[in-house]
Amino acid sequence: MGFSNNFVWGVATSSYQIEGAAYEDGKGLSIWDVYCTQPDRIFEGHHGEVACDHYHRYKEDVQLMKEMGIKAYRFSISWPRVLPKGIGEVNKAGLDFYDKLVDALIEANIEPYVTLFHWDLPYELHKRGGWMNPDSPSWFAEYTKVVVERLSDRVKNFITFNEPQCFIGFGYSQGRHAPGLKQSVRDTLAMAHNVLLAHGYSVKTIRKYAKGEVKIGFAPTGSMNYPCSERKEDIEAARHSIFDMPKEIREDWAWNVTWWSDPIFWGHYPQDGLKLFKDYLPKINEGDMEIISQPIDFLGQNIYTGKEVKADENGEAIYLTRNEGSPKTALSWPITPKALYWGPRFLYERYKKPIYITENGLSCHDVISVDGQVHDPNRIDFLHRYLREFKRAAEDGIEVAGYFQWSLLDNFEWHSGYAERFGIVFVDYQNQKRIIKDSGYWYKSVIETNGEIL
Ligand code: GCO
Repeated sequence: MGFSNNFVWGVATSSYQIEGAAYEDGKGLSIWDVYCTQPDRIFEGHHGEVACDHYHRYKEDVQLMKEMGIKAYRFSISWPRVLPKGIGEVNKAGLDFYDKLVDALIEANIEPYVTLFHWDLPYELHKRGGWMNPDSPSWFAEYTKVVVERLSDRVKNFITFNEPQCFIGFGYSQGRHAPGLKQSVRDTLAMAHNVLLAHGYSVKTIRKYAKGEVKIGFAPTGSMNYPCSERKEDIEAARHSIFDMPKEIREDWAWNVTWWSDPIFWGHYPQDGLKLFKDYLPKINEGDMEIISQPIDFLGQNIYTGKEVKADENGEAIYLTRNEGSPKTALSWPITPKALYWGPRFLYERYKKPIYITENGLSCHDVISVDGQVHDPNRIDFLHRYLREFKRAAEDGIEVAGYFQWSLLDNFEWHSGYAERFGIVFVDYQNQKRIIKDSGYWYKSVIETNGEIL
């Protein structure tokens, strides 16, 4: 026994990272379009103006997926492509693009999974205060309605937000992502509350306007720490290290699981967080938590790495130091396959919702070899080790619904620009030529056997 027969094998991307066509067909600017024009923000001044030119090459990209036997495609919609000012006038050409993409996917027998927000906030809304503005939840609901009315006759799976940890933390606390601000904890907590409300209103909107039965989830991230042994104490220490809020307020406060997921699944913020932030909390109106905790159908979790934990004599987590030369990706992220067993297990035990891994993968130093192919044994090895752990979770009764490899294509890796290659398809940015990497063919055989070969 391993993965269920209806297990979803997919790949993921996001709009700003692949689409390009930043100024075409009436698209409005996003905060990323603007941020990338600022000096010293992005590696070597890279930007997403062309990216993988997916806007023009989507048919070819769907064919590549078909060739690799991919069953589902998680992509995001560029809000300013659909609503150039964020609200109000709809850009027909922008909406048509997603309509055609969805048709092409269905034609190729690939299930679309639509992410509504993967960080490219309309710049016009940013100028009006972005997530600080108390109207932001209703802006997001308006945008949701436009998308759902157009696509939900064919799209059956929607994801509201991708990684609020990152776009709030990196974007507004640490200033490493668009819009590059360093705001106070008071401000970022207020934004977080609006984002959660936006999620809730979006869920209500999807349910109201969907043209058929749909499933809804959201896709947070976090460090999925795992125990160094099966000892109960180590397991509990690892669990706490994932779900406890930090003991002190830091600039990277947004990087946690429970401030985001507890309100959504349980309808309240975590007690330890409320205590920690008591002097900085935004006004929480009556009814807010009910809106935020609209029932959803699944938890998507982006999992890349975790820390190994041992319990000390008081049961507190000690993070084990890794050996010199321990395995890591090109981005220097530690390779920790057990994160894909313990992460889903801990999350399932806490929130009791089917789990999709909405992202998992790595950046490697891929090159085109003399034979014209792209050999990426490190990626195959990484995916193999992680997927084996994920399969073990399935075998232990964790309800795992699907897996989306990040990413279909090499693409614009935020502040690292095009320096990092996360794709199972290589992109030559000089001529936009695509080459399926060895890992793409390997993934195909995983899918064909529903994970038997792992
Ligand atoms: C992420 C983002 C992706 C990244 C990927 C690799 O959700 O952080 O969803 O856009 O490209 O995670 O860093």
